[in-house]
Amino acid sequence: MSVVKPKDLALTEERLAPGHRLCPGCGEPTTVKLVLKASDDPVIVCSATGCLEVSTSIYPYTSWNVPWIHSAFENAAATAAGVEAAIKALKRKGVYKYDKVNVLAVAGDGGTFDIGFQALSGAFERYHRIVYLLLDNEAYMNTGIQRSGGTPSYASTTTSPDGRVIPGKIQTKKQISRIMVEHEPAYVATISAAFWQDLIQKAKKAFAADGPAFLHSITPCPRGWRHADNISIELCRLAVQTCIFPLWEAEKVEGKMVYKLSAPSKQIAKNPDKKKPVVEYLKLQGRYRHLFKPEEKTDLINKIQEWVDTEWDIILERCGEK
Ligand SMILES: Cc1ncc(C[n+]2csc(CCOP(=O)(O)OP(=O)(O)O)c2C)c(N)n1
Ligand code: SF4
Repeated sequence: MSVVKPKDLALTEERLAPGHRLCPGCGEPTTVKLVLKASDDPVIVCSATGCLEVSTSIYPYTSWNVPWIHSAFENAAATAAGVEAAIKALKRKGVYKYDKVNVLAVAGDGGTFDIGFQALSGAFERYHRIVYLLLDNEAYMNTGIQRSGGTPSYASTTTSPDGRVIPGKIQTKKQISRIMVEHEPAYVATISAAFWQDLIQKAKKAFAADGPAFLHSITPCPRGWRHADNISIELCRLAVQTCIFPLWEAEKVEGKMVYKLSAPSKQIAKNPDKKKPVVEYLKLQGRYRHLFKPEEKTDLINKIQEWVDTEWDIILERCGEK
């Protein structure tokens, strides 16, 4: 696929308009804007309840320059599947004027890892041609920072608060993207707004796929992660550089899912010295403050590093880099 230049992006239509009510520094609008720019065809967006949905659709205003449908929290994928099926039926009857329309479901980690998972799994098993974009800010942010299946270990949330009883969430993060690969869809990829060229190429592939596609975005939330709102993109970059969020894709080739490491992570695989310690990522976020104050909890930080190393090894193995 041809390389996209910043100028090309600047010239394309903004499908999510400025003036929405998402917080300053929120990672959600940046990711959504970039993904929508990857489609030259019309897009219909199905948005699950969450920060993006409530902040862009406050009556009587809308931030969406595309057809947009609100879904319940638990069923963005089912809504998207219904839209895709309706388009097919209208085409069959010869009353649909577009050749190709893309259907994009968007949901947070709460709406994906947990409550919307059955709708997502069902839509992928039925092989609807939809693109599902997961905005993973690693907690239920819209309702006040509750832990989700996507919250990583030792992050402090309102339902996994650090204190005398626990040091933040005690379970590990569910590996949702690898679970989605096991559905054997057309395409799965992880994306980070700091590596926007990679993001755009993957979103293009997702829209071109002949079946369900899943895009998993690491999406900083200054409010829930408790970081300065001007370092969101820096955190998107560090997540990749520390390998806590490696960039990879998996495509169905002759009926088999083939994993491939993406360039920013491949560079680290080839030069392991470039892998930054995860502590560099953790120390910028207040949700991990208890790991550093009043004294540094080296044992817990080491456990996070061990988890990162194990998961990175799994990805390297799947991508044939080991
Ligand atoms: C069935 C149901 N349960 C609970 C809620 C309340 N609710 C609305 S948004 C939300 C959290 C959304 O979290 P997430 O999906 O992670 O998205 P974020 O706001 O973090 O972007 C919850 C619990 C709801 N709308 N519907
Ligand atoms: S609470 Fe977090 S996810 Fe929600 S709008 Fe604010 S920064 Fe974005």
